[in-house]
Amino acid sequence: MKVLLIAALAAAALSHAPMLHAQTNWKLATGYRAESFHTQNVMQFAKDVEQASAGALRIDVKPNNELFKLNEIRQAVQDGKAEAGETIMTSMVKEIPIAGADAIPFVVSSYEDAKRMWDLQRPLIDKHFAQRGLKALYAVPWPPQGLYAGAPVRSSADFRGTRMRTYNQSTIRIAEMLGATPVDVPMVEVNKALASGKMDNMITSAVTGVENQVWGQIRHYYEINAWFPKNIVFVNLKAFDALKPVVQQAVLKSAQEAEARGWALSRGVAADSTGELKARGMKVDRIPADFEAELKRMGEKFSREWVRSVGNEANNIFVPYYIQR
Ligand code: PCA
Repeated sequence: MKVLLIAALAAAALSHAPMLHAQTNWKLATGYRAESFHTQNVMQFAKDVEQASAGALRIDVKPNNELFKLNEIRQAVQDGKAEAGETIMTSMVKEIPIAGADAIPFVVSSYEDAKRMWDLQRPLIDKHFAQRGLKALYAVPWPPQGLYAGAPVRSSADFRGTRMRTYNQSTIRIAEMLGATPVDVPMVEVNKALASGKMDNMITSAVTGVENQVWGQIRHYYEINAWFPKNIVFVNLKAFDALKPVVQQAVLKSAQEAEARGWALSRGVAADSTGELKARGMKVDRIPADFEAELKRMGEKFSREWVRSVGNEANNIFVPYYIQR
């Protein structure tokens, strides 16, 4: 009996040994909540990779700024402190200005346009990532960005002196142009910031309003479709290169699927969330035409400033983008 048991244990140890040996574990840091659709998608990606690699690669998703803060994730992955990460592309504009192309106001106004923009932006992102020892896996847009306000909005004057929540350069610059004070609030803290009276209004998506249950404080949502910012999922190049070719293929194939699934999810979430805001009693409207024209002029000013500061690479995106239209 004892001998049998020992034999069985030895066999079990042997059958597990090659597996334990070959298994690689990655951590993937993200700055969004576990229930966020981006995080749900990246968790599915992790499951797909594990399955497609027959368990050779396990990716542990760390949500909610738990491992690194949203704005630190790219650097952390570059430094190898986490093997992989997800961040919003506009958080990288200081080091990689071209990453900001998807948050230039009023350039992209549909998911189709957002896709054309990504196809043109991706080769440049790939180049800049490679220079930093990073590899982009996939990107997924947030739903279109709208304007949240406490009271009905008539003109830019309504924003003067208010505190506008910001999350990137575009929102900061628009707040400045509107004469509002920019207040940087991470996405996962919007609810708290509203409840404690730290902010009055903001530009973000319907789903972000839903996730933060803003209806207690903010009653108006205007569908201005300002831009479609993307989250990007990426990996440290050394960590990727260390994988066996079949495992690398499993990662790339799962990433491609995650990108397609994520874009479809984003569209679905866009429609559902606007419905939810209405169901919670918020007024969902268009802004007055005069104010819209004013906002568009601000958008143009911002895009001129941006193209001037980024230079040639901006043209590599915008010239073909407008020609293809
Ligand atoms: N939600 C994120 C980024 C864009 C969006 O729709 C945020 O508000 O921070």
